[in-house]
Amino acid sequence: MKVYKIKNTAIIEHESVFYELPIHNWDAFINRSNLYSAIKAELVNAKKVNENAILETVDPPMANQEIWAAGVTYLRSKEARMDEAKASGGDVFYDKVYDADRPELFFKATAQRTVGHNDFINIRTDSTWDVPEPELTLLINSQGEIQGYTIGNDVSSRSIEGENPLYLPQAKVFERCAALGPCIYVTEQPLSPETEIEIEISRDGNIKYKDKIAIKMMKRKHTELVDYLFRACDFPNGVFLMTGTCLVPSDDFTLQTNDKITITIAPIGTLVNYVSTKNKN
Ligand code: DO4
Ligand code: MG
Repeated sequence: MKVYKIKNTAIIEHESVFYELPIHNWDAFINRSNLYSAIKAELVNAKKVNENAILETVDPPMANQEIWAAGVTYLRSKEARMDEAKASGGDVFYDKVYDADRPELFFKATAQRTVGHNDFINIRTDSTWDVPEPELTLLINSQGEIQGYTIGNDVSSRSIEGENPLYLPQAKVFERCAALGPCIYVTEQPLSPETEIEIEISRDGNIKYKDKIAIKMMKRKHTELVDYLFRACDFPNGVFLMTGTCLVPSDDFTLQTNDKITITIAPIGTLVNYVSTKNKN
């Protein structure tokens, strides 16, 4: 089932029928064990609505959850970071972390810095090389159980990250640095390893980059990332975890204002965002 957030309402798409559930506390609503069964039980008394209830602009499906991200989980990501960090001597760290037991996990965003479907993401005005990072994103409840999936865009500055690996937080965290949505795909079973992540970046109606990858290409298991994330942190409202990118445009590509980024993960849906250089909300 798909769970969309529109202000204080959840729109649930289940077996091609749409339902509306008023939600007073989004944190409590999504932070449950057996989320699929819990929501399914609530649909019995829910009002059925037209598909049009899903507006063009839905909210990111989060409230007080943090977004964390895993890095260098695909070979392509390792190679791209090693290239961009060669001049600074930082390339060796990406090589090491790809093979290390401990994965790279970093804090990405709160809701304040996150936008939803059809909204503007931001690129930094002090960066010269910027990319979207399309990432399968896990919804994990406070018990450390994966309850659903969404699409994340880990918008990143490659010029700042490449200058020095210690600049990672500045390359990753800024206003509107993350996009999440359009919904949470809540499942009883884990996603198939054959699931594909697709991206298309277009400028003035012309496609500048298009590619896709299956999540089975990821080096690490989702449960392994979750285990490390929960080793020393509590997440009382649950947490979102971006699982890393494998889709990196060639080195001559950088995002420009008004570029359209379309990320599709078939069972979840499509997340569309546009680029701005607004530094503030
Ligand atoms: O190590 C830098 C960030 C890696 C990352 O965001 C990714 O691989 O997706
Ligand atoms: Mg990333």
